[in-house]
Amino acid sequence: DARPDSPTALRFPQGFRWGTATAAYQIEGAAAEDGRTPSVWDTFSRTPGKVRNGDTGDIAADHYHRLDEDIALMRRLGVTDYRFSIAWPRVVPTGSGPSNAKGLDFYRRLVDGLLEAGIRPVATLYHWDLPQELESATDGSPAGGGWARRETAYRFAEYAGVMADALGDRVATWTTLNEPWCAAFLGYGNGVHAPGRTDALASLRAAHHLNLAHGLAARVLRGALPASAEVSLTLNLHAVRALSESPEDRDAARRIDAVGNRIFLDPVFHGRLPEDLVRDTAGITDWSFVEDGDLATAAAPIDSLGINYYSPAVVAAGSSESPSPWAGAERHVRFEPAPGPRTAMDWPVDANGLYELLVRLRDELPGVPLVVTENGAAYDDYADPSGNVKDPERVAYLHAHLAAVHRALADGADVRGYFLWSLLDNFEWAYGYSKRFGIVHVDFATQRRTLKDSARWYAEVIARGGLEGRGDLDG
Ligand code: PNW
Repeated sequence: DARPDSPTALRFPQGFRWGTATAAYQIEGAAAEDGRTPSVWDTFSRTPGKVRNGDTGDIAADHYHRLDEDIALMRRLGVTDYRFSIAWPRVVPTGSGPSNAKGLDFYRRLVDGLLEAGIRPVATLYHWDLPQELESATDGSPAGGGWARRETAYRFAEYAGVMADALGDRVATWTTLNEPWCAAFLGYGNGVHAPGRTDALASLRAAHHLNLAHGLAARVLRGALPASAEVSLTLNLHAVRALSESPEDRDAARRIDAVGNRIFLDPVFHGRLPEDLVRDTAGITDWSFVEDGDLATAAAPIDSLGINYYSPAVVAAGSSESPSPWAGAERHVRFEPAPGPRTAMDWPVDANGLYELLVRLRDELPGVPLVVTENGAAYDDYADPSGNVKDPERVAYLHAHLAAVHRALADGADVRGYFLWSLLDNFEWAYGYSKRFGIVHVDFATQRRTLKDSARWYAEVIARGGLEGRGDLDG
């Protein structure tokens, strides 16, 4: 066995941030408590046929009532940071206007508990639970409400101001949006996520209004927070590879890169829309909903970029099913099943995709610190006769992906931290409770928490400041 000081050990830099991540709707429950109003996810999950087994986030992991226990778990793990999200309808119940003191108080208690435990709070303002009122407000426009509507971006910036005022004295790290790609294209494109719309134009409008919302909120945060505060954005960038070097397959990869990655990267970091995306989507929109100054607003300077990574995608020329999240690219692109092992989500396990993304960002965004804000895997775990929850595949997945982060660091990528998805088994969106991403098992009947082997493994990695070399898995 390699010892920490052996040449095969993979050590991470001093000050590297070791975290776990969750999201409000996936763990909190208490959906109708203390003044919280419904979000689009409450509406969606209560609509028959939308979520597996009819599951909802009404109770979830009951974190709203168990935050002390959950903070104590994290203290045991030794994490330096905890990434959580704030439920907008808990703190600004109608989406705009007066804030809800009881909702704000919950997040104050969470943050104070974390600080007391020596854990840095990392707050995300939007992890998909849009107040239903903002989705329902359409102004009668055929484009519809929610993120398809420009007004929502301004409401988001106001909400950011409310949170900065409430928590700005104790939260130093802020993320505006989690995975705007999912919010726009799964929410409004293929309808697999809330609000369940299937309208390519609405999905492109949503993507733009999310970029605008991010930029508006980043400015509000900057104005309200101490100068030392860190303002960030988290994207689920697609590690996309062409099946072959043929011009047709490479063009398929270019299209997915445009509508999956550069649709956010270009506005946020360069204040422009990708020209090829505008060309590709000419049959859907002329982008006249992008107003003067919007792209400059989206490009408000930020301090770091969060990356969520699970799996790569392999594409070739062809076509795929509709409705799709790809805003027309599905008529030109076929998704190839990647070889190799799969997780319980049926997502391929390929740590090299994470390495590829990190070195791409090293090259394309020099000077922008990177944080892996989500990485992890769903597997069915099982208890051995003494009640230990065994999840060896998850340990192998995590080891391989941390080794990929280490390799990217060694090759000059400025990676500041790693947040494991997820602390707890939780409501996995359209899959309900059927998929378990936690390193802590949750028995949803009793809400009992049990550390899985992966949790013990992660605690050791953190304590050691890195991995013991495992030649088979070090990528
Ligand atoms: C991310 N896709 O979601 C989210 O940020 C988490 O809330 C979620 O639990 C986690 O990854 C695991 O799914 C995604 O279909 C959901 O491409 C779907 C996709 C990507 C990310």
